[in-house]
Amino acid sequence: MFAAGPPSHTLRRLPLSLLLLLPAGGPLEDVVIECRWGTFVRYHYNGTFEDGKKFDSSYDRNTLVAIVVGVGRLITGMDRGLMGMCVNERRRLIVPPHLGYGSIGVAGLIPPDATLYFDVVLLDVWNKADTVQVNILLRPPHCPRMVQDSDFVRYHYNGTLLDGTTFDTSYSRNHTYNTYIGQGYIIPGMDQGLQGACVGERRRVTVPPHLAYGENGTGDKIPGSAVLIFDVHVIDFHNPADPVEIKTLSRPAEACNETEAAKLGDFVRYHYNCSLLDGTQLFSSHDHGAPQEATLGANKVIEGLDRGLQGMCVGERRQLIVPPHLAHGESGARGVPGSAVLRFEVELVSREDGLPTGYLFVWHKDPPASLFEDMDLNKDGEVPLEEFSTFIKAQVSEGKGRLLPGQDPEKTIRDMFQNQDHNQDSKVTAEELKLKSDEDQERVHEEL
Ligand SMILES: [Ca+2]
Ligand SMILES: [Ca+2]
Repeated sequence: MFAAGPPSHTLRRLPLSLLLLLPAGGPLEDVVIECRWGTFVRYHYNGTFEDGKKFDSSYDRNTLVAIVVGVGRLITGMDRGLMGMCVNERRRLIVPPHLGYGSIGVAGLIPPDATLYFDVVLLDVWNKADTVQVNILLRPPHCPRMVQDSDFVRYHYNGTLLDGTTFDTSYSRNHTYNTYIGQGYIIPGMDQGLQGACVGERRRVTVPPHLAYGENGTGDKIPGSAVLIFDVHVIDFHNPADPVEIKTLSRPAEACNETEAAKLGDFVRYHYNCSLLDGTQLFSSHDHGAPQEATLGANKVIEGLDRGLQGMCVGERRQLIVPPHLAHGESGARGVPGSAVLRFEVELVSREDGLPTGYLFVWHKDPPASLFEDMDLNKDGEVPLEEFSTFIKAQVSEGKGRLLPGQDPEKTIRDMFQNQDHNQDSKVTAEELKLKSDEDQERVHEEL
């Protein structure tokens, strides 16, 4: 019979006592990586003897120990004592001689059979097999689309090391970081870590050094072999191939037909609110108390708005998402950040057919045959501004023709009159009077 007792393969109790102290800054909540065999760590330590006398310290050298644990590159006591540690954790390791430098010691430094005391603080942990770790901290409920390769993203970020030290932040520059994704413009870890993010999303991206700045680090803020944590807030993103995204919010009860819908060349009045995707209000026609006016296609408004207004019925409301290449571009405008995506809410208030480019007035049918005689009301062979104006207004009120919309009619008529009064004597004669269509034809002939 065998005597009852613990089986022989029971782990031997480690002759190594660990005294856990509270972490200095508190561990980072979402990044709990602990030191395992084969893990790369960076740590500081103070080494003392039982009597408190210091024999070695990484602080004195002002250099963190950066090393792979558990592969025999450290004394066994240190290899084992670091196991299971988290970043910012502090431990006191008491290492007996047989797990330290044994009965021989180190000449001039460690006497034989010395028990060693190490006060260790762990500042970095990562594994060669580590990939980018993404923790979504806040995802907006509405996410119609997610970041993918070749999108252009504007985001804010706080960059910290695992021990909580900030190495960079976009907030201090008061300017978003703007970049294409998946094109190698940023470290591989962020190229991967921003994939799949929504507008307005907050996420934490933890990047191991081989997907960041590697063994050498960069600048004076990012040491070699450092894990980087980016707390990211995606402000907006778009793709250079994006069109205007149009969503009808409401339509009038009676839908308009094709000829009644806004089209290129039309003169329209509309109300609008313009904001950034994060909700920041930029402009509103309601600030001026009057609708905005524009001729569609006349380069008077941003291209995205021009496109988004086309096809609208009077009374219709739309939401337009306008990418920067159809808005204010990379440089932005007053109050509009560069490369910003804009959200418009527009309501079409009125629509009129516009006039062909360069025309101030058109007849709906053929002009009167005896045009000059009709204008010369008192039949003295001359048409001053008063007669001219009376005549044009009569044409408009009788529905025979119409003036250029969106401009004071008096000014338009004055302009028309001046165009006809070639010798500038404030009278138009029969010889001077010319229809623009005739003028255009003459010009064509001249050019031919
Ligand atoms: Ca006259
Ligand atoms: Ca004249």
